[in-house]
Amino acid sequence: MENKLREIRERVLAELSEARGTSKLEQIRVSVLGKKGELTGLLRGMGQLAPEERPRMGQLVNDVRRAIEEELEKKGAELKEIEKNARLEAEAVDVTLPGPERSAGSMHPMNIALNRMVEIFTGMGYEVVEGPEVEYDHYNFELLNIPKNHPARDAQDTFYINENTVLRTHTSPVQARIMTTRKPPIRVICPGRVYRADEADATHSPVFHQMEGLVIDENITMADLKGTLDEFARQMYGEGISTRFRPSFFPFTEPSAEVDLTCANCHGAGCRMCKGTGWIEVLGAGMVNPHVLEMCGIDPKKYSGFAFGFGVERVALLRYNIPNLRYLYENDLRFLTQYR
Ligand code: 2NM
Repeated sequence: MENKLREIRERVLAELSEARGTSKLEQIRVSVLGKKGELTGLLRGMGQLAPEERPRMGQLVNDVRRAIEEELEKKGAELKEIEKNARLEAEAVDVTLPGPERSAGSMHPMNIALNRMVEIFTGMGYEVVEGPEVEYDHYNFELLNIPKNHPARDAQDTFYINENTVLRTHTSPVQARIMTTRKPPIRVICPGRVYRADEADATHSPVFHQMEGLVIDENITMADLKGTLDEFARQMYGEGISTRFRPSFFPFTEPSAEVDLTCANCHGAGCRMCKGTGWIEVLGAGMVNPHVLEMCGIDPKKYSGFAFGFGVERVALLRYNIPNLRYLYENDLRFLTQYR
């Protein structure tokens, strides 16, 4: 039995020193010290020994067990450390690697154009105001001097919600609301979505955007309107760009004008874009009709005002030389991401 013990001790210690992982250690521990292990078996067999042999043999078995246990513990700690380091290395994150690429996004050309317009007018002291898109006939037509049988009211142009409610056909009702609720001086711009029962084509859409402006105070004249729009043209398109007024008609302004801007492509020399005229038609404007002021509760003998209206799509198409409204609405990122 002594020989057997020595043999177990030598063999197991040799096995332990060669073990390459904690699972191998555990396997060795079970095969030697476990319930059915070699040493455990020997200890059980002690009953067959002569009584005087038992204490010495018991001592010997315990020595071997302790030696093996010590070695198991030492080797276990070593292997655990090695395994931990291997795991840390495998899980290491290289924080210097580039992160996942994110696309930056870009502004819609309409928003670029509108933001610039808003910036220019707020810079002149205008306030941005908004109003409902579902609007009463009263504000959309009545207060703007658009009589009951006016062609602009025709069901062909206007989306009716019911007899006295429409999808607003312009942003002017926002200004009518402002005039009925505020006292002059008034200086506002009204950007927003408007609706007309138009067939979609290169220059028409049933939903589009306007930005209208309104100024009311004492002694406001057509010269103020002209100076304001000239300054806008200069800031929006650059030095040397101004406006040309052509007589026109709107029910809500008198006099009224269609307003051209110097062709930014040829600077007035005449080119294909302006059909040789040197001018591009961009907006409508005029002096607020005294009858409109009166209906909105503003005394036309004391106050006068001007108003103007841009089509935001038209400004964006001209600015970026875009040939068709479709490009603004189709959300094709190959097109939209060209603009900053
Ligand atoms: C335009 C052209 C001319 C306009 C008039 C008004 C109001 F409410 F003051 F009467 N708002 N907008 C106006 C005038 C709009 O768009 C082409």
